[in-house]
Amino acid sequence: MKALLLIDIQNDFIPGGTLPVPGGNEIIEVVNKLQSHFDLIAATQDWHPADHKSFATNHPGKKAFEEIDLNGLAQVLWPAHCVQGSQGAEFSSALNTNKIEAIFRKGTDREIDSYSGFYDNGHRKSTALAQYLKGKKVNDLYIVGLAADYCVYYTAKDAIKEGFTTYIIEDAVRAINDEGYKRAKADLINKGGTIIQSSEVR
Ligand code: VGL
Ligand code: ZN
Repeated sequence: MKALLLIDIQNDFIPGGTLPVPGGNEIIEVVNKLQSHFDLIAATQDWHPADHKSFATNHPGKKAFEEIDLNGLAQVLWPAHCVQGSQGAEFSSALNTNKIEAIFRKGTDREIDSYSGFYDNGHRKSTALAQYLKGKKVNDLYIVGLAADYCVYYTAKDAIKEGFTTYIIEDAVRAINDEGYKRAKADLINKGGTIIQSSEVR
């Protein structure tokens, strides 16, 4: 069984949002078209409380994109984004959500960030996504969404570790930083992941 996993296709990550990923809007048409090739589609949603400690605004004197130590982990400070219940946290209205069977929310604990759809950044708590996919007999996992160098990358890394045959669909992801994405891609290939184009999905 193969599944398509949509990572954080939310308004705040799309141009016009508070943490826009360049070209983020361009993936949506590709993702909508891809969905017909899959029997199972799941999604993640970045879902922070307003006082989340990954937000620069919650650290007086600090600026967005500075790095701090947060409870023992390196943490990039982000502009406030994907606040629970806000318009910015909603899926893009251009995204077809009808076939999404389950949504896994992450980043709800103010003390720790959560890039991967599987675990928080300290690998302390799971979202139960792995158990869900395994329960559905998924072995091949195709990952799309935003941002390629953060949540897509960390999700793919955990997917490989969890034993899924893992594909990143390159024309259905966009990165915050292209250099970071290059490094992420090399690391994923090195770990056994596969980078493909949407035209290769049958
Ligand atoms: C993300 C930064 C902060 C992402 C989420 O979805 O890639 N990036 N929160
Ligand atoms: Zn976030």
